[in-house]
Amino acid sequence: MTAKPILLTGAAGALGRWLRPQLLARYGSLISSDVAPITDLLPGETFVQCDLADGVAVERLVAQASAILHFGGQSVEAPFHRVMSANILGTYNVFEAAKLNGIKRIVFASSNHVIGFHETTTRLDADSVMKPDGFYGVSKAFGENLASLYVDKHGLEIACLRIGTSIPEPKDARHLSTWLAFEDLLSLLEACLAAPKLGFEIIYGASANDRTWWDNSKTKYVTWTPKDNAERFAATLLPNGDQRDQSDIAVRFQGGPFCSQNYDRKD
Ligand code: 15L
Repeated sequence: MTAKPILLTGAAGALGRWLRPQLLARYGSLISSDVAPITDLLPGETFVQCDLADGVAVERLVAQASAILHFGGQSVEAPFHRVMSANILGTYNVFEAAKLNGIKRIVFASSNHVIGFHETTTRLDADSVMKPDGFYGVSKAFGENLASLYVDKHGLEIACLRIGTSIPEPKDARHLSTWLAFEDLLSLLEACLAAPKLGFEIIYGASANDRTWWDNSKTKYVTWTPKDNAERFAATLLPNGDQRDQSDIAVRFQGGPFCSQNYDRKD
């Protein structure tokens, strides 16, 4: 019997599009899923269109997989009900379907917005308290807590990746701290899938940036060494040094513009 393929949710998203050929090259087969259609299927790839809020459809989808890379859902701030169905209900459906189908290993694409309201002067690790910076961040905090529950109570193995900014190149000063190069994202996924044993793990998904705010030294199961460093873009992005107003909400806090969005505190 051939092994079941890995499932990638959110396969039509920006990261999913980049990851699909890379995962296929490494693992030979892949189930790509998204609520949006994918038409440019590659050899070894199967596409299943699925709304993560539909529990029955998610169970059918997950039954075909050996492990899950859960990247699907709402990827930026949005009104609560949108975030709730895509990320809170959606992530519950994925984890619950994994439990029902005996799938143990999940890599959950969480986000730095779980800890967005920490100041940029603070260095964080896996034990730092959550400080979400919006409904989106709250939904990722929910996903991490749900992961903790499914590990402790049902024996699943879940790595929660607090992804920083995973784009081709950093575009602004904040990204010099938060950037995760695509190749480093890929090596992180490979490390999570290859770890001989995995429990509940929180890993900050950022490259080896000189200006990082995040410390992965408390990682227990996954061995991962990112290679890239956003600093090679610093001179181009900040030719006159960092002249930003450090009291600006989007500069003061790690979540950047997610923190300033709808911010109406007066003190
Ligand atoms: C995220 O979680 C988002 O998905 C992404 O679009 C970026 O905004 C990123 O965070 C970031 O913080 O830069």
